[in-house]
Amino acid sequence: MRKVAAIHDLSGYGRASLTVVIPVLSHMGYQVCPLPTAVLSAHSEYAGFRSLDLTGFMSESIAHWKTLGLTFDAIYSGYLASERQMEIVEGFFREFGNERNFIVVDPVVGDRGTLYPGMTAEMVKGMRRLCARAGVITPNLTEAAFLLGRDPREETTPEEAARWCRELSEMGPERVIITSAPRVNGRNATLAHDRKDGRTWRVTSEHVPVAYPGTGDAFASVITGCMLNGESLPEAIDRAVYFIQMGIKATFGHAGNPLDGMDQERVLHYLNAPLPCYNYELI
Ligand code: PXL
Repeated sequence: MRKVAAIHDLSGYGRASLTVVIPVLSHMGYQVCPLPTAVLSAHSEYAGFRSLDLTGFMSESIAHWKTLGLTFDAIYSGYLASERQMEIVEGFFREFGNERNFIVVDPVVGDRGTLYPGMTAEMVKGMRRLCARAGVITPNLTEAAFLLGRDPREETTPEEAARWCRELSEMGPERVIITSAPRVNGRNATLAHDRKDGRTWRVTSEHVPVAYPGTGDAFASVITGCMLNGESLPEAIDRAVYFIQMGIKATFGHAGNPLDGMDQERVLHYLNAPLPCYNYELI
């Protein structure tokens, strides 16, 4: 059984982080080994959320994993609650990263032009250092702007966003995927660049006028699973976009609270279904 070390928080309500990462990767046939960064009553977009920081316990868990001699086929990090946690995760990458596995960093710091509550400029710097050590990073457009030191509220063109992918790859990661990229002909766009072969890809999907938290976690989890499965970068993006699109449509028809996230439970089976078609384009 191939194993993924999943370094994310556990949010009790609102589908995000580990409550998304575990079902997606389990459904794709991988063993998920969580290294929880924090326990929250609900994800941080719900007003009044409570949070228990697990920084000390992370170091304890890592020390125990070392004594067990564990190895991982992929290491995948997301929401981190402090700068100190970023240092710990950097150490984890050094200790557990090797020639045979790969590192995915989802640099969770913000969305829609702003940082999430509790995120700081210092934490953005810490995230930059983690991205430099990753093989694949999956920022949304806001996170890409923060990582590059640009103004996340400024209008960005599709061409600029494609350039950002290339610039971010020069910071270290071989593959950069930017989600929520500027729309093209009214369609949502996901962009990706592979520094090794120099190619840049785009996958577009129907725009649905709603935003569900946690879709970035679902997206990066599918990408991690597809990479473990040896799929190409554009095929992995096609699969992740397809899964999110099915989840959004399965949810949008109901009149629920968007903060609760997408009804992934209705669509997990699509993860193992054949892709109906390829949509990726070389740009
Ligand atoms: O989906 C990213 C995420 C992860 N973890 C926590 C969050 C969020 C986004 O809001 O609040 C705690």
